[in-house]
Amino acid sequence: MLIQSSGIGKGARMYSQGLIGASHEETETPEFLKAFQRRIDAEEKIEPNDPMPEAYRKTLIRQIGQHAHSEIVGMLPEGNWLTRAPSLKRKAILLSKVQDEGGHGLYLYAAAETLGVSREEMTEQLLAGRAKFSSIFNYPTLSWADIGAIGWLVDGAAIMNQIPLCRCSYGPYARAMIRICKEESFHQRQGYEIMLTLCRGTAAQKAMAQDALDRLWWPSLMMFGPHDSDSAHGEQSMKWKIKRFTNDELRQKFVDATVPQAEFLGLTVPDPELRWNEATGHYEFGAPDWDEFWRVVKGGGPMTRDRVAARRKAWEEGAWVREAALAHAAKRKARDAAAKTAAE
Ligand code: FAQ
Repeated sequence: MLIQSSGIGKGARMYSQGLIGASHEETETPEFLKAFQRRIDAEEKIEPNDPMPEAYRKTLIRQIGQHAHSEIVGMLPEGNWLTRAPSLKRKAILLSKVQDEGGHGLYLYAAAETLGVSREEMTEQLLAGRAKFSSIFNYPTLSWADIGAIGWLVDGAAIMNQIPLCRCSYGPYARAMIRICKEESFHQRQGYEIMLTLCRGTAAQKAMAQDALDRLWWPSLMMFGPHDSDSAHGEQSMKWKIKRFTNDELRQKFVDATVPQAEFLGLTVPDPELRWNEATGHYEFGAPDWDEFWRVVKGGGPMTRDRVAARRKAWEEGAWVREAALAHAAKRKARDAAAKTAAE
């Protein structure tokens, strides 16, 4: 515990979970911040009760909370096809994938809660439009091929972004990501297999696969976030080793991995500027439409209203379950206390 043993533990301990709200301007001395950075640089994991700068805690709550919302909202576009999957086998696979995403959301909410925020607060932020969810889930799923393209591209982009998060400096987030990445990897393969089946099928099926790629390619590239020069949090998050690669670095890795997969399918990536650069060993590619990205991120996506309305409905209709669980817990606590008193 470098911070405690460095002699600055007194003020630094003010940042443990029980004391959130203490004036960090007063207690975050340059020594405290330096000692924290030394722990990060030494690749130590930061755990929930460890002293941490308030900005580190806030950055994590923002990112993990938005990640959790994305997993839960991300169930909606695929859920849209559960009743219309083309076979029983496809339906069973999709059902299980959508349930996995729900599980990811729950691990992530739990990881964020270790930072002193409640799931209620995070959900309220989402419903009030103060917390974001991934831009990709603001687009509709218009055909069965979109389910293949989501697995292939969206889960593919998610894995590219999330494998480095398994090495995130915050322990609970890093550990949650390990299982999530294993499951996303299966999701990616099932999506690619849907695409392969469509591309080896009839001309109409192949056209459907191409149409899904045409619509979802650019939104998939946008998942990695804005260009590095517009990434407000990027530099600090890299310094804190929350992020291990910049948005643009991950986008490049995704393009390099995905273009050969599109070629194998016999599909055309909808980017006239796409070309292999022998000298760099990377693909060159065009810029996403950043105006569209910011419009979507600010709540103006084609499905934003529907997605938030669906979450609001689920939250309101689930209120009785939360109330019943709390009432049950209170009764149990009272019963246990009464039993303890009687035994004394
Ligand atoms: N969408 O300064 P940066 C999945 C916002 S999970 C919406 O670069 P940062 C699984 C950003 O929040 C997909 N907003 O931000 C699945 C910030 O605004 P703020 C989700 C975006 O945090 C598959 C502002 O722009 N994955 O797909 C987006 O350093 C299939 C400035 O940006 C994660 O959340 C965006 N794409 O980097 C489920 C991974 N990009 O908060 C179902 C964890 C940026 O100040 C089916 N998150 N913004 O108001 C991250 O790695 C990072 O948060 C980034 C953004 C890389 C997304």
